[in-house]
Amino acid sequence: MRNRVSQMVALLSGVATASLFVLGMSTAFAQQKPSPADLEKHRTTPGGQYQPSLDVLGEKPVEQPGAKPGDPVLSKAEFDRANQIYFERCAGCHGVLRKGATGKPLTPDLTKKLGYEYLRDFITYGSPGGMPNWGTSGDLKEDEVTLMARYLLNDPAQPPEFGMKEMKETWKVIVPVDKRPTRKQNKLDIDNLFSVTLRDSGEIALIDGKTKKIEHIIMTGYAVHISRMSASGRYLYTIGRDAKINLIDLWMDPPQTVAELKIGSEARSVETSKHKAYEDKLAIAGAYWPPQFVLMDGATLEPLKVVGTRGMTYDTQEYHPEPRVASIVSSHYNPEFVVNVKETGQILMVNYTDIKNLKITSVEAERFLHDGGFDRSGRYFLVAANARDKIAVVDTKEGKLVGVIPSEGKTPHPGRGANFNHPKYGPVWATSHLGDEVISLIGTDPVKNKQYAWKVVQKFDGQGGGSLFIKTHPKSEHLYVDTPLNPDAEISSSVAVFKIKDLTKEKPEFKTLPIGQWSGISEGQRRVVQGEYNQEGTEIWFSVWNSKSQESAIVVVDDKTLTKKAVIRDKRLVTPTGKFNVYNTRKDVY
Ligand code: DHE
Repeated sequence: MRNRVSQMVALLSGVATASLFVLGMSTAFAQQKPSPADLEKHRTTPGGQYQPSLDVLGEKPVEQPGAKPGDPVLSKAEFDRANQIYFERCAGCHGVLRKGATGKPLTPDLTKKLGYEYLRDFITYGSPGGMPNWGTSGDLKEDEVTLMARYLLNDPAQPPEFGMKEMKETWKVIVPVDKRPTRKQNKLDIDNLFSVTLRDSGEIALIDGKTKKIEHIIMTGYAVHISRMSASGRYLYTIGRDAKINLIDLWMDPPQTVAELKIGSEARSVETSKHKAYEDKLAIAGAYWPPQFVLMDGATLEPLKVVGTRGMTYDTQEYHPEPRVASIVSSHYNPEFVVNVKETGQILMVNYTDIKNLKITSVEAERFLHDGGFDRSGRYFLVAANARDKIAVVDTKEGKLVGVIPSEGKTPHPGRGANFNHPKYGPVWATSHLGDEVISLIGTDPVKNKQYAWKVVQKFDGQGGGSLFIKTHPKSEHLYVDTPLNPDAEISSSVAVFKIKDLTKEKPEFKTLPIGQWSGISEGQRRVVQGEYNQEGTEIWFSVWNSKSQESAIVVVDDKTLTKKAVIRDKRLVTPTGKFNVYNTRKDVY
């Protein structure tokens, strides 16, 4: 069985030839019941779970390509269903156009060589190479698996483009600039406000950092991914998975959405200009589909320029038809946005001083760029090339690649990372990993600690894999590592905390904080996700993230004593995930 599976992996990798298929692996699959141990190897891993789901795109009507002679014929209803499943479950890895991303290409020239039965079995059992076991896990029913195998033998669907015309049709200025207040109208302590994503209700909650009171709930795009703040802190920008941006004026009483814009069908990132003389002036958002980013007026969201990211991969210099835009940060050294293009591995330094004559420096980095943040000086940007187990470092002052460093763990996922002064190695930036328990520290001071700069100076183990975010604060003596995607319920509902001064030990010990238990909620998986500090750096907030029909909460931890300080439980807190403290977000404090 094991051999058969690895042959299948090789075949999908395009290494083996079609003749292997004739050996009848799928027939053997059907005849021989795999053992539980074999099936275990095909289970979805935390990495497999954490793949983009293009569920918004899945709901869009897409034209059905005509079937070629010999292709399995799908009715319109079957095509629509298969298309939806494909965008929700498969496109994140195999690409919208099925040309491959972190997963293999699935274009008909390849799938036809593999054949119907082969595809059916592969979808059913998955592979140890990362393909989830959609069938045996019960995520897809048998008829859905067979439908998908037939769908993949047809030509790929082509979802619609979304250019300036479509954007302008969605653009709304709800409160024009001259009708907005000229000074703050409310009593909110804006710099200590938290913008909390309520993922499955399509809202954000504005929570006061001191009283922990939910001040306002604001409707936004579907499943807001992140909030980012304008340089002054007045404006809050959210972006939904549906690529809708809400511009919220925090000076108004109550704060409200003053403009809206959709920049595509699927998106994850938004940012604002922070360079001197450009504070609050411009915004930028990046899309997964279509592959593009958009520069906008910061106060109205008027789309000013759409830039496609289709182009060549940095290494093999081959054309990629759908490179998604992952994280975007705003340079503090130059009037530039740093735009990370996932599939081509190019980091684009987009100079926004002259939008008509746009200057973009393309920095060759590494493929599969995802999330990242600045070092403590704000000069260097470190970003995970997650499927390559590497961290790329860019000098935003010089606009140059510093290096690409193996992270020494499996699938780095830093969020924005964590910066602190290591007792032995000086300033370091930390990442945890999705695929294993490793926490890696990279030296970030090329002047006073040159010998440690831009390499992993230390790695140690946390409580397990499935980590998404790592966090500390300049005033803190602790480093917190979450593990929301760990398959063990106890691990996914707690966080590990290290004392920074103890990191001199070869195997630093951590304390486990049972955040899920502290929340007082007993139902659900209680995934504990994304620590975020208050403005003062005295407490760290964690989301206890349950499904939509279950209760969720936010637990506030006292950073000095590592004890529970408060629990925010409220029926309006539906699926809280990311939390963004206004001050820390606008100043890039992490
Ligand atoms: Fe995220 C950041 C993409 C799943 C919560 N996420 C990001 C960024 C990207 C991204 C590109 C960086 C934005 C930036 O800095 O400009 N995330 C994706 C995906 O493609 C993926 C894997 C699957 C998907 O379909 O979206 C994914 N992300 C998740 C989740 O499942 C999380 C936990 C809950 C959710 O909302 O879906 C989640 N992502 C977050 C959060 C951040 C984030 C909280 C910001 C962290 C920060 O500290 O800045």
